Amino acid sequence: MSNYHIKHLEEYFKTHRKSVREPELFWEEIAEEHFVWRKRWDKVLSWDFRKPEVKWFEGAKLNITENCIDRHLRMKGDKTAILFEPNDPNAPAEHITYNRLYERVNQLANVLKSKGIKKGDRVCIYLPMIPELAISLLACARIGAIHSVVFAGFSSNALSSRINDSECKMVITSDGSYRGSKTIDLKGIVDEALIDCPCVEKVLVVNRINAEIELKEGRDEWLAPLLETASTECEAEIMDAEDPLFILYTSGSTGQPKGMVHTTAGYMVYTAYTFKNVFQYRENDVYWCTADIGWITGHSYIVYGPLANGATTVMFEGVPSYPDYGRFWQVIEKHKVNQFYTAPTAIRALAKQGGSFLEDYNLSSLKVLGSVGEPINEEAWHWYNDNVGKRKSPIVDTWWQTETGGIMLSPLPYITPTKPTYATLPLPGIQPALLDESGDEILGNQVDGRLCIKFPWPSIARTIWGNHQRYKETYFSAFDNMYFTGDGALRDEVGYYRITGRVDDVIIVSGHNLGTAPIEDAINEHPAVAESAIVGFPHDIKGSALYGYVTLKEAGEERNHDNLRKEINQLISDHIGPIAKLDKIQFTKGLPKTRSGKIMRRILRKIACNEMDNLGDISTLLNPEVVEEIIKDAQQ
Ligand code: 7RM
Repeated sequence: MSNYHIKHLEEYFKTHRKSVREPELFWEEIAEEHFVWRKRWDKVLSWDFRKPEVKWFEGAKLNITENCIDRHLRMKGDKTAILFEPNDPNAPAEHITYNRLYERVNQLANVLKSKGIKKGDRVCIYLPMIPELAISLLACARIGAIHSVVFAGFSSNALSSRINDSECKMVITSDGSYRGSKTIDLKGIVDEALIDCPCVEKVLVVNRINAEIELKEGRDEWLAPLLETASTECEAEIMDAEDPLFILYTSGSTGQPKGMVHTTAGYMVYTAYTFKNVFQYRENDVYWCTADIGWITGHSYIVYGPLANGATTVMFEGVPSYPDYGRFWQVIEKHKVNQFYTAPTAIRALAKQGGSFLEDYNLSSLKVLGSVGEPINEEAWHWYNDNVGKRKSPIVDTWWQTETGGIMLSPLPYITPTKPTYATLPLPGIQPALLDESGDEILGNQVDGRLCIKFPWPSIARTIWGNHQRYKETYFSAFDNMYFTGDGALRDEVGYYRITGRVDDVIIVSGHNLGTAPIEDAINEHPAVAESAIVGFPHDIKGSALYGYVTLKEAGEERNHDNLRKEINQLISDHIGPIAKLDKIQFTKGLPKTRSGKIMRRILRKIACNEMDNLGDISTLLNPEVVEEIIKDAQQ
């Protein structure tokens, strides 16, 4: 008997031990009891990290949409699958039931087929957070086409390079999108991108904003009329367990973005299992993840994981600041959200606004709060815990990556005692290890090193599209027979993990290995500080010294900046030690961020090191304008 839903701590430890001792048996039982298969697997796992090669459930046949939709119809056809909350707070929310989702996915699947899309073809999806986005993923999966979602905030250059890299035959987009009080001309961006994309034959256009757009003859078509006449029945393509389900691009520290390839069966099993346990989802709960489906978090924890569990998953089109900073709380109250999953960057932005926006709303439906994407600093953790969770809802700080497909380290709410800034313990099936620079595993507790994973889990990305060699070099070459995450981590006295940041952010000051996260935490405790980022720069004596970029809660704060510098260094001294004091502190209006909210320390490091002429591509940043400002004010 499998143990799909863990309910207490002893059970977690027991389950984890079993998953290490007998990983094949562990995953086989879960796969067998909780999913529908057209044919059973011949072999649960074969793997070799040195090749590298990983295969789960080889020989099995299935379709992921039968697991996410069809099998729920009998018992919960009328249950809301997708609860769509539009950008405009006065527009009605849309409840898409499992029955209706089935019909809409099949209709779109039939349209795709009628436009020549076949199993294995790549389809680029460039859509805002509207139901058609989720439906497009599922329609591709229904017919075995490989979806490649590109976040609809990316530029035409970023879009065309991703389309070309995987030779997409089709793009699904919209006439435009709403973003707060603005509209964005998505179709114009697609048109520009496609000038350089000879592989694209067809463009299907969703009408979202009633924009007057040009349809290119023979290439572009409105989607709605095609859907109207399409059948609501579309037989699911029977897929092999290891057939690719999707490609999702993630930016590397250098060079072209990497098209991470996820396959069908393992990805399904792992995202479903982790969704159930990490959010302790119960029937009739309303779950909301605020990520965009353009990121892995949206793929795994808005679409596939929740739907595989027959859950109700909220899709939010808007932004946290529109019509004001109370929008998230208003949505939680309106839909009685039980699980709320967001990113530290959003939490910090909301915390900066103070508590007043929260006061008007009833948040008592909340049971679980989640965080993902970056280390959550201590101040943000406490703000989230005190103001949103009212100290009653545990925070799950979930560490994972595009490459891991699903959550790897996380507390289980109401089960694992939480600790601020700690992702705590590995989920069942996950075998983390900390390694030192010479490649030896660091055993015992109260240690830190480079975070690796020793053993495959079902949703590990199988390759980089078109470049298996790069996959090998990036993830399997730093350490022998290990998956290397690129992150540094420490393990505390009880075995809890804390992510200290990307390893390329680890700074060695006078021989001391310093992670960026704990120093930033100390700084952020200062009441005037909103956010901070630490980087290293060369120093004659120390090797490296620390450079801090700090944004203040009140722009133009009427305080003496030199006093502020002293207070910040005093906090660091108190929390970590004088070794971690900053040599330089620059106050800035903002920090450069990726569209998914990660601080781009790489750029800040270049500025600190005076390598401004070589900043790399900053066009995909959320706020490229702050880079110029930072350069102008840099202290040299
Ligand atoms: C899910 C996602 C992956 C990188 C990862 C880390 C950082 C993500 C946390 C975190 C500390 C967390 N995928 N990261 N979650 N760091 N605590 N809970 O974000 O591919 O876009 O990024 O994000 O550095 O390697 S991702």
